[in-house]
Amino acid sequence: MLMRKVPGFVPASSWGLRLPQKFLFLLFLSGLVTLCFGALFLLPHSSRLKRLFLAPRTKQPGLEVVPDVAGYPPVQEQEPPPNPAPAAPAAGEDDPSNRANQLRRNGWPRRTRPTRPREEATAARGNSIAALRPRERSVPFSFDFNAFQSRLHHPVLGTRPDESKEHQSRVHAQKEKIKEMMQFAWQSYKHYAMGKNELRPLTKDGYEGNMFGSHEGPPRSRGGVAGERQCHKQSVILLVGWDMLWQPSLENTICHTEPGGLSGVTIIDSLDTLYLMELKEEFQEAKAWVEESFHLNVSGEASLFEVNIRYIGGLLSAFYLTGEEVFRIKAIKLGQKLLPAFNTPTGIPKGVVNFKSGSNGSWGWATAGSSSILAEFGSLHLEFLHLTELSGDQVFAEKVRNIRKVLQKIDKPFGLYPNFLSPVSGNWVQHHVSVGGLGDSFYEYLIKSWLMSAKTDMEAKNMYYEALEAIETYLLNVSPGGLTYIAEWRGGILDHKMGHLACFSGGMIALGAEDAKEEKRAHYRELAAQITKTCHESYARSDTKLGPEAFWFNSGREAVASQLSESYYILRPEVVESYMYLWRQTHDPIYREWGWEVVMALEKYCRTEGGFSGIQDVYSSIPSHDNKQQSFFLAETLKYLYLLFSEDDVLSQEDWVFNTEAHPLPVNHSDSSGRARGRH
Ligand code: DMJ
Repeated sequence: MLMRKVPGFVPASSWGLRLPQKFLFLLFLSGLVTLCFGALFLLPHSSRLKRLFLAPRTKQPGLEVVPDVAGYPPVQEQEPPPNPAPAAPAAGEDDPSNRANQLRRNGWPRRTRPTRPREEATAARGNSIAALRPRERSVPFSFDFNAFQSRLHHPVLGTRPDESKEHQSRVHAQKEKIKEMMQFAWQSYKHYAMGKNELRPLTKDGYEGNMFGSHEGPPRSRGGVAGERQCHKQSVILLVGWDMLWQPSLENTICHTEPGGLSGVTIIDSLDTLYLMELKEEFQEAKAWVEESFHLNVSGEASLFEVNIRYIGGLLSAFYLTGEEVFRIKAIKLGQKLLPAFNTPTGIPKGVVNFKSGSNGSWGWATAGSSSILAEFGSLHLEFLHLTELSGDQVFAEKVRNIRKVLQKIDKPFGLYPNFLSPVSGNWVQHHVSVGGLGDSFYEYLIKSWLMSAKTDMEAKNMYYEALEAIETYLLNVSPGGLTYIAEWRGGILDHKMGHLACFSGGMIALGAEDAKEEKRAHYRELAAQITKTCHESYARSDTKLGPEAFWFNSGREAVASQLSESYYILRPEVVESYMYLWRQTHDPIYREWGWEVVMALEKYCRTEGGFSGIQDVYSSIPSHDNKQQSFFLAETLKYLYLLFSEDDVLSQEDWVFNTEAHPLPVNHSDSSGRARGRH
């Protein structure tokens, strides 16, 4: 209307344009369209748009289709960026809506990274890395290892004790003994099983197991697997993620896909323990294997949780202790291979990931394959924040922040967290609550997230203390004989038993006591001591002085197993883990005494000619061996024992938190802390 009134703009046709003008206009328009499409496909930030316009990924035969909710397609083998750009303060970094700041609020302030556009630019750079010559791959990256080390409050291996004092030399001898046990465990593994996942000390060979994608055991996930399938029926040992349940009566259909899977878990799990004990030659052997023989381009279905806590945890620690680039690169590459597990409607990961196809699945035993397990998806936070820290890629932190969000939102029965959650609906599937198997390390990661964030992750702190209140109210009990224990809860009914796994909780409660409300601190210290005492009783009441897998408080029983099927000891660490934390908190000599009892018992009943082995019955003084030297024996049991006899500044709690496989990860001291290494 307005144009009609302007001279010279009087329309010559109903379109208001003459023929040459129309032609020019159309030419301009088609130019514009071409330009827009060009931009859509060529600009670096356009992958989301591409996904909108391009055909969806083709479905592979036999694959479960997983929605790509978080916007990340399944990741196959992809090199991590070895040289992420320095954390240049991006424009708007102070904007509270900025994702980098969000991460900072969640307790990981240092070296925050740009959001999506930069991330994708980094990923694009990463893709071209495979084409680089090996020397070029090791270009320096912006993680300043020296600066990191200088922010530690204590030297990693502590200051040397004065060995002239008598009591210290006894402690020194005890430490040396534990070191010798580690050396023996390592040498045995190296001799008979190098490169395999774990050692079988009686048969003097190695085995791969089935948690890391190899198919020496039953399939664990429901959901598809790509590749040739061969199926047969057999009785199975079910590997329950972190835990072994012997279920001989259970018959399952075994379907193997192609061979494959990760190897050498004992090597990765041992790296930091060898370093800590200054077993230098052995450490070099382990490192050489990682450099030369640790292949990530494998197939098979692996446990997200186990790969995370053992492999990623082990590699991250090895990197932070040594600054050796190979560990950082492999940790990130492996982290990328785990991302497809998160492709679910809620972003709650499924327990099993297929390395080759990028499909995911849930454990068949977890409410008929419909659930993810609290301890599994709840024990990723520490490692995934470090993967972001060391790669510059926010994707890892985003994944675990989302898990938090889901858990924050959902109703908790009486404030408790049940163990089974549907990754599809985001609802609890069953009301079974436990601080032992299935639940354990979820609680551990809450308090450790708080500590690792240098006490800035308030969300984790609040979640931890609220959960602990609920556990105390509904699960905590005292036996007629005066032993404090944490029972298991099934929709309001209590099983009066504690698993060996639940014995880590003494240490956890001790670790968290200091930051509780003032009026609760002493109470939590006492509670930690009481639970640890109960766990010691479960050892003391056996013939071998080693503790059973589960012990009960009913029918006149106090801290003893109720049947043979729960009387085994598989070299687990949780009890000595608590001794270590309680020792560091109280310096009560009883914890070293108890720890030494374990050392003696291990030597007497678990040491064999070919390495250390678990035993089938702790109540028999002539126990039969289970023929397995678990990798966590080297990662955790021997490490915690060694730390129990070390000075407090060795892997000091001010600087490090241990992941649930005892791999030390650094506390995020902010850049401004200004403290120098070894200043205290
Ligand atoms: C380890 O792999 C980890 O400690 C995990 O959190 C639970 N169990 C085993 C050792 O018992």
